[in-house]
Amino acid sequence: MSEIGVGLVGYKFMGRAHSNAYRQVARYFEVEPVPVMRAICGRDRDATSAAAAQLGWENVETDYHNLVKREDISLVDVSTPGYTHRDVVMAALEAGKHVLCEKPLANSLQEAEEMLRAARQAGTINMVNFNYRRVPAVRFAKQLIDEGRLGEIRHWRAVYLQDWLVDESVPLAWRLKKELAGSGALGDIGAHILDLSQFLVAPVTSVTGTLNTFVKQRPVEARNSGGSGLSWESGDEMGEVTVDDATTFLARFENGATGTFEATRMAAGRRNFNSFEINGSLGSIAFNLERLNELEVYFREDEAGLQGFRTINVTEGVHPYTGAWWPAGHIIGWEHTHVHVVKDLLDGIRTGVNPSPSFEDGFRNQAVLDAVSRSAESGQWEQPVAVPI
Ligand code: SOE
Repeated sequence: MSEIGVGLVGYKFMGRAHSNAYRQVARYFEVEPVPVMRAICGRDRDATSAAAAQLGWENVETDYHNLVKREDISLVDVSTPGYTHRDVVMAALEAGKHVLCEKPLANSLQEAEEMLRAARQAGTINMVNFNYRRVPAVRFAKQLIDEGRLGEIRHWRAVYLQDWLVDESVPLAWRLKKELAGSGALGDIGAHILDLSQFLVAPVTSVTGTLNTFVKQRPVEARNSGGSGLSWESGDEMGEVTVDDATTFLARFENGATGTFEATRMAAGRRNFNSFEINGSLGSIAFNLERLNELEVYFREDEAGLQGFRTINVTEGVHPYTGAWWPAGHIIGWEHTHVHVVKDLLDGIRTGVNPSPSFEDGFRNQAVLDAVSRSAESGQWEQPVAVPI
């Protein structure tokens, strides 16, 4: 059984989720090559060493330049804040490594183009971790659409609602600074529902949108006590929030469908409410991440009197990915979506066929995010920049 050495850059929330995926994937799926967790990388040696011990990594690196040069690493996973994606990815591609990069691909369209061109040059496998494509219910929705069960797709309607910023005492973390995050809700969670729309419906051809920042000043973060929780200590100094708290935008799709999008981190009571509905000429489907094992379906072909939305429990052996886990009805969780990403990534490395979302999909996503930002400025409909040839 062949193996592949993995190097992970980043050890907080996404680093923990990805570590779990590399640890679990070969225990539940037939994969080749099998991932070997060679090294985890972070600037703080003590914190990274603790993460290595807890998450199951053989070694620690404190400089990603060293990690990407290691002969025993062929796959580099970039799970760090957005402002570091470009530099780490470019170094990994230059070293001839396969790359999995957290979403969104970059903090700007220019960076995304550089990364896409470098990935094409490297000829290795590249993916962006839009993990919600790999919820079994979402993959099943894609199957139904591709089989024509919904007919002509006319409407995409999605919200991604979180509320971790409603508390005005939450300090100025990196996600609230444009130079570190690129954008706020738009690129953080808006990118997810945008990716799902371009996966399930069609490419977006134009958008018109708004960006809003409700809390414009926040305490400067004294230190984040680490981990994935929002446990912060702050001083009295206040700083400027330079990204959006919320975005709403309309979209036109290449196939004539219309789209509405809302992403906010200010929706009190909504912890991670990523929800979409698709309406077609023959029926509809609706999904809610907080009930991720379920898919609501409605088919017009159902006999009169029995028509109505019904809930499918997407845990049958016939459903995507679920057969590898448990018997029908034994549900899975958010963390399994990352295992599915890694499984498909490893399949791509074995076959040489690049899985999606690739860096090209990541660029396409970034181009729409960029168009929404331009529209928020111009007040006009804006078109995304085309994928570079
Ligand atoms: C924070 O908003 C976050 O962790 C996003 O960055 C992830 O992409 C999303 O899956 C959960 O929320």
